[in-house]
Amino acid sequence: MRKITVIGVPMWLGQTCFGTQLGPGAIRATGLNEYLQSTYFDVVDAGDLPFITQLSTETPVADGTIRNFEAVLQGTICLHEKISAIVANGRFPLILGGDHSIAIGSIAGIARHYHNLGVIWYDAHADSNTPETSPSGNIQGMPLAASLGFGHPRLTGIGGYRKKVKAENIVLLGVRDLDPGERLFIRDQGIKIFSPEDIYHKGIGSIIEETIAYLTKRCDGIHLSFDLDVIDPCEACGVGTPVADGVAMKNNLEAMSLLAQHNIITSAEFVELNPLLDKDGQTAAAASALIRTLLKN
Ligand code: HAR
Ligand code: MN
Ligand code: MN
Ligand code: MN
Repeated sequence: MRKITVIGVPMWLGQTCFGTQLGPGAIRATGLNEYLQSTYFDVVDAGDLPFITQLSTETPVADGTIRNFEAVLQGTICLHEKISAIVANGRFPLILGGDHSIAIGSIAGIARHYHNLGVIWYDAHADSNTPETSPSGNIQGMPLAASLGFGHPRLTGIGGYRKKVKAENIVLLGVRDLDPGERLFIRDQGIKIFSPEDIYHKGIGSIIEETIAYLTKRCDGIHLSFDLDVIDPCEACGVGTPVADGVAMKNNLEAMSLLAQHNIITSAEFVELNPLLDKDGQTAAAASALIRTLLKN
């Protein structure tokens, strides 16, 4: 039986769209904890990390390139410590975001406990910008590069070491919006990537099987970083940066179900829900359904 610790990370300063800090509450409001508690023996909700959410996004940009640098940095450092302690206690961290900048902290905290951490990055975006290539200055678009050791040294150096994950231990799924610098980065690093079109042509089942076979060859743990904007916006409009032609919920649920069957996911985060942009809670409900399916025993 899994021991799960739920932790909310109400961060929104990795981007500019107000409301992402309300994501953890909206996911909890679907009855997630009650469901998990009725299904699993041991579920603890550690509550939300305390963040200052009232800062304006007009905050000066550090080095001329990184928006809300100090606030996001402090948040990721705090999350990294929390998550490291959860994993050290033998518990499965279920992280509710918050924008995707938080992945810098979660991966830094998790990676200390594995020799070869694998990461499934399930997202419309590759989040592989550095301050030099970022078109926006938003840290939301940088967490994967930072986890590989590329970016501002204070972000890549969280936890006192740089490379949290190796390029050959990463699989990108559902990505369909890449900046020019990200394209080069992914190619140079040799990162495995599947677009929604690949999923459409090969089928989600075969893509997930290939992903599992590829990662389990080397990895001693696999973190799932699920950005809700991977979902087709018709089925999940409550995200700050929707991208058309996404992955259908039917396929996303099948993916979660296969990952559950293979029992290979050792930590997970669900990020980028913005309840203020949602319609009738459809995106919160989608997040909740995905989590329930992933954690089914
Ligand atoms: N690639 C763009 C940037 O770096 C947009 C990132 C969009 N944000 C996300 N990330 N939701 O997955 O700013
Ligand atoms: Mn993302
Ligand atoms: Mn995204
Ligand atoms: Mn199989």
